[in-house]
Amino acid sequence: MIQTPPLRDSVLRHLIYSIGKDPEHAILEDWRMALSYAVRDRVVDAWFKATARTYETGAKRVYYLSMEYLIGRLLEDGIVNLELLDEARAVMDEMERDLGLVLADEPDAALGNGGLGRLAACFMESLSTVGCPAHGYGIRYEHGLFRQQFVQGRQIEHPELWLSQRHAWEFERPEVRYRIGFGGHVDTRDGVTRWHPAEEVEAEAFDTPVVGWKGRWANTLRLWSGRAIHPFDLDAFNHGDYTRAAAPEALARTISRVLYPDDTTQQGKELRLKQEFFLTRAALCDIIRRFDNQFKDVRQLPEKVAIQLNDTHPAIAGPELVRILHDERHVPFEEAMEIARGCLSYTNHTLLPEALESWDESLFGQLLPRHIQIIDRIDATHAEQNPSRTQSMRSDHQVKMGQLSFAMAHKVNGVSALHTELMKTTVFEELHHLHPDRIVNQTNGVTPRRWLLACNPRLAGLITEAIGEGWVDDLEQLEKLEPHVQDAAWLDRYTAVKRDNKAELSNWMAQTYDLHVDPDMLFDVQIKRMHEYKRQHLNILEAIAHWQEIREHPELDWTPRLKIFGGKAAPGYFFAKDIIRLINDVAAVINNDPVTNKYLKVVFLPNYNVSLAERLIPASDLSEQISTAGKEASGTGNMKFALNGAPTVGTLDGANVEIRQHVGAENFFLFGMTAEEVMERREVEDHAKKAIEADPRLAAALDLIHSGRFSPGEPDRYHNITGNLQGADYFLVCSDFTDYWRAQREVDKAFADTQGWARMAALNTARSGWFSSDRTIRGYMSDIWGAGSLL
Ligand code: F58
Repeated sequence: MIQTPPLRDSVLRHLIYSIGKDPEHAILEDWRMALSYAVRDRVVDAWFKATARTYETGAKRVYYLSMEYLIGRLLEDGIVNLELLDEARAVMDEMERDLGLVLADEPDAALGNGGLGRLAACFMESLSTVGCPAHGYGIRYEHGLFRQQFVQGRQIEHPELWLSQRHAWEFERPEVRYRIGFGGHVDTRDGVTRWHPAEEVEAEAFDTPVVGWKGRWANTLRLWSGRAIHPFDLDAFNHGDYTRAAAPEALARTISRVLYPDDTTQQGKELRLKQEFFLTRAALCDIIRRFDNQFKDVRQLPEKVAIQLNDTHPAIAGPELVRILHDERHVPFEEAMEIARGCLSYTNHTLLPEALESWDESLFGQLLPRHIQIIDRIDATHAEQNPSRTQSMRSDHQVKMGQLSFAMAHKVNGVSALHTELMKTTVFEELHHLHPDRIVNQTNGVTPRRWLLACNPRLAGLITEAIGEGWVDDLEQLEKLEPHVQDAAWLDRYTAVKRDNKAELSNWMAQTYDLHVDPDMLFDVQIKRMHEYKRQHLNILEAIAHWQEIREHPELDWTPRLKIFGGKAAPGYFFAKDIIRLINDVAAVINNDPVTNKYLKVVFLPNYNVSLAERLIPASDLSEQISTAGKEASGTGNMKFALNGAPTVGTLDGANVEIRQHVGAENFFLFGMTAEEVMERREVEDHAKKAIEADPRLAAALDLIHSGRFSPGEPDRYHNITGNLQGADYFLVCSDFTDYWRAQREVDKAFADTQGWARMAALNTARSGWFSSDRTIRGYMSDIWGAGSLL
């Protein structure tokens, strides 16, 4: 075993010999790279140990297949998990560099859209922390989620370029390559069916080690990049056709070029289907190669391999595994199906009909001619085994990926208690009836290392001082804070931490965006993807109504409030983009009103991403979780806020329900209709009109928007929004407005009582321990994967 040198020596060695710079000439990026390599060396030590142990024990391995990993930055994560923070700071101090700036220099790996991708990243960290042998498989997109800029309040998208900056976390594995075919034809000879693809590319592996708490374990995130089998057409080059000469490589790389930025609507694009098959086939080839190296009989697969499908995006794993087993290994079809089902399980993240994946059968058949045959046979077999079944995997000329995933998985899970129950009564009603033991719940969680220890060092320090550091990988220990919450002096310290975090955020906003806000205002934060069902427009309507009220009585003692928004809209989602523009337009008017702006301000921070979330959440007082009940599968931002001491104003939707149960109803600002009431309300004729008539504040706020008060010179700019709200209002913004208003006034009152608020905030922290992704992962291990820890 090689001795680990002190961090300082390691950083300097890497600066000189890996980066090729001396300390006098090194720029910030060089220092970041040198520190990253020094930290990475230690991660690698843990990684090798973990890999060796997995081989020795022959333990069952978990494979997480996900089209998205919203990782964020990795250097701080590594430093925190290896407990190198003080040492790293000392080294950087000595080199006259600010550790914070060095950490912030790292590009954010934004290989995901939102919650689903961030969940995958939290899971990877927790899998390592709990010591479960696992691999994550994904795509190494050259361009992650677009960068968002506002021009006159409107969202403009720019390509994201994380790979154009250096980073230290991936190891290219040119020797690990698999061929991925598309199109072509199928033939059967001597009873054996073969697929002959017309086109092939290679998937090349890039490995990122993911280290868990205290470096006890590290797993691999293996991302695939598209490569041409014959990268260069020399003949074309020799004939002077340089474009054609480079074409094969350019074409192959297209497959891993960009992340699709649509987070809720399913578009049915050919390249997307290619990406899904590319990821899935490469992962399965890798899984089977590893299995074959260690074990003999493919019938043992379910005993040794658990494959989790993160939504239906890798659902082609079912048919592809059956194809490999049946066509290539000659396992009888039904047995191949059983083996595949024994390995596979599927997580559903949405009930929104427009987000449920289905593929046009002619596109699917052209790209994957053998797989569509296999799907038909799986469908027929499933129908035979379940004679009362009425819904097929193929209908309306579409291949239904949800139905396929359900039939090919031994367990199907929802991501919060409410969502799981709704799955049973809505999309999967029939399949649940046929397989009543298949659906299980695994409420989401977040990693406390990133979402408390690293992003909120002041609060983490206060907690550790009170109860020791055991909470970091056993988050339910936070309940030991309860007695401290009764202590007024401790609560004052808790409040001071929040106040410091808010001051830091205010300074950053002033420096970065020239936005000047008073840190003593109530920081009211809604950060998430822009979507009608998440109802950012409900929030801004309330702001308008509140502004009017303050204008009428500026002499009253209002609770000063800063409303912060952050979030991206899918480029083609025009309604969501209109909401962004409206919020920016409203902010411009309200912030410039000298009568009210000491009581109310609105800011929309551009380019919301993981790093911005890490800044905002520790500095938040209030968490906005206001989706139409029944629509948000779980939410995970809601958990991060509660953990960091920001009580929720929210509906009974997704995991809000469970958060409220844990933190206590008196520490949660509940409003709005339940999922059941939502369904009833939609049946009420003119529900929106009735709600508007009943609430003059709402009517006035809508009138202001409609009249062009926020869009001078262009009164019809927001008629699409007002028309929608006065008309169909599918997401029931108007019907929930009055109760939302009431809840917000309760927030005002509660916040004015500093001690009372501190108590509520601290109890949110003390009672959020259950929302650790370590708990979630242990749930998957025992209820779904049958996998154990090797720690
Ligand atoms: C999210 N889904 C849910 N999808 O909306 C959220 O409630 C949940 O907490 C989270 O998953 C984790 O379970 C989500 O983020 C996507 O981004 C998909 C991207 C690819 C296209 C379809 C949506």
